[in-house]
Amino acid sequence: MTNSEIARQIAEMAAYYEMEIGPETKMGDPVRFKPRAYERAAQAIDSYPEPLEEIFRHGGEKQIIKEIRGVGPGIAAHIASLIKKGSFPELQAARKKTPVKMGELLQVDGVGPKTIKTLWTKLKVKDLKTLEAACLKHAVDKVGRLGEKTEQKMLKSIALLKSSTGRHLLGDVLPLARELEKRIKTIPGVREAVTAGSVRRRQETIGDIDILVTAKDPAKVHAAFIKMPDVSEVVRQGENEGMTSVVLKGGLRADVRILKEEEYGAGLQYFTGDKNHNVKLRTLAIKKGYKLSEYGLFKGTKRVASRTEEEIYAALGMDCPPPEIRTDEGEIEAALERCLPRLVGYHDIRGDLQVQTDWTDGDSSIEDMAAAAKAAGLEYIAITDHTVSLAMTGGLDEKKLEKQIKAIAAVNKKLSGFTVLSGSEVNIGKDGSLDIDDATLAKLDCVGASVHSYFNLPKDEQTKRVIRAMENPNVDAIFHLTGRKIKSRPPIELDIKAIIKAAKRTGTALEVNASPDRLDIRDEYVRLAVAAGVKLVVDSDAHSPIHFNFLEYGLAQARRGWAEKADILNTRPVNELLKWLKTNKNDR
Ligand code: DGT
Ligand code: CA
Ligand code: CA
Ligand code: ZN
Repeated sequence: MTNSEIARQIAEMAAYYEMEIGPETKMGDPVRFKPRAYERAAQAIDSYPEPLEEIFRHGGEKQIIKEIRGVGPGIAAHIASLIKKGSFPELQAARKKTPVKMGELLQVDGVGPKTIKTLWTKLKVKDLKTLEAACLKHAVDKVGRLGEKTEQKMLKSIALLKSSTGRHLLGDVLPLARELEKRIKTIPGVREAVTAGSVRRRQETIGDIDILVTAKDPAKVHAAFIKMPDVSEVVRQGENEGMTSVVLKGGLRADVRILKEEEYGAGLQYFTGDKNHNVKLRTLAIKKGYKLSEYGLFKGTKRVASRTEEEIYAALGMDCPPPEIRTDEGEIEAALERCLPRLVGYHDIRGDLQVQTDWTDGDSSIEDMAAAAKAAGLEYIAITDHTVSLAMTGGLDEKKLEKQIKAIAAVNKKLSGFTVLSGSEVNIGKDGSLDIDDATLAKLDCVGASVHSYFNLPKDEQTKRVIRAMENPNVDAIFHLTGRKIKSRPPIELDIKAIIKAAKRTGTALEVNASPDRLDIRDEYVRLAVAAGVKLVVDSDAHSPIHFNFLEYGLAQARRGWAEKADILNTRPVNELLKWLKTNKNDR
């Protein structure tokens, strides 16, 4: 059993425990702490680099407890049972009592374990299909405290989920693709193993994984690949320079193609795509008297270039565009004129300006988040807990914010070579007002403002609302501008051009939120912002120490929007960033 499968079942158990909590549950009852503990363990398992099966084989439950953060004897016993028998008794009992497709239902925006329980007991809703049917019959509207608004929200989310079935979040796929590359490289005779396609372009969602391999003995690769632990079904097994195609556990398809060494660059170029880029490039090749295919660039029958991508682009008289921007949206023209943007690098980021702690809905202390950020190679973070109107997160009011500023100062005294900035994710009300007074906001190093409610306002009202927040002299950035969740929640309606103009006018930055299901603002908007000279910040929106690795996805999104280092504020050293933050917004 793979780590992600173990993590999936532990997370499912977390949801079942959460169902059990009710108003009658006593404060000290362990079931109150279990959902969070199981979720944390699931995340740690999912992101653990070595297979738990191996660890278990060598050192048993003891070793698992020792190595995996957040796993104690209870969860370790479940893991042992999962590895040995494919399941564990508590989960089987819970599934028997409430037989729903938990993973499927939890994807729906606004649906949590408690709602799932209500929907099951009252309406026998067990999966997406039965939920949709119940919403369409207006049955959901009548149960519990759900109401018609919730019903509409669910229907919207289900429609979005249905239209994106078969596509997976980059954040779920990239670690898996890297894992597969690593395993393939251990097959004897393998030289290169690299993921092409939409993964290499770092698209926000992925249809399938395309791995390219060069090897001395292709047959060995085809045979070994279908035996990898993540494989659930073999679609076809290739021979020689052919393709092996499998379905992985979790439903994602992965293709492995063996390339000839001398055709590696041509294959990499072709299978990286995207299709529009390829079509344009082929047309350009023909205009210049060549023919371009996945086997090389040819003049007549003579192969002119094929070993590397750079060679091929060079032979066509152009620079090699980074994979992230190969979308035929001007990159070919820029490459020909040798004026491609110098995209922000994956190591250019120095700080993170949206971090939650256990003061609200994060799971760790200020100190622990700082330590984790430092370990992830960062030099500073801003603590940006939610504010008072987000009551379910225990949002901070003015008094608590003042207290937190002091707590941050105390943490900073203990740190060297790392800075914690005080900040806030202040909530934007329906009319664009903020729920923290200006005097308190002025005391913070860094203020982000975001929309967490009234997602359905008409476009011009919504636009005015966000612009009003930008006009506040203390708001440094708008966090996750459109509030969309990829695959599950549509974006709020905004006049993006007006927003970008207002951002420029008011000296407010826009956030590229790196959470794999947000990636908001999307590439197209990043590009508009960059062109308008609006500053960006790339934030992880971390709620847990392991979330700092999300930054990579935000940087990918920024790159896909043609952003350069200078466009992104948190590539600056902390002193320079503070200088910008302290500058009067009109003078930025
Ligand atoms: P995906 O898998 O839907 O997330 O997106 P891709 O881009 O990975 O698409 P995929 O897996 O169908 O194909 C991989 C690459 O192969 C694609 O980016 C470009 C190339 N390719 C596929 N089909 C065509 C085609 O009909 N024409 C051209 N020129 N290239 C193609
Ligand atoms: Ca693909
Ligand atoms: Ca493919
Ligand atoms: Zn937020």
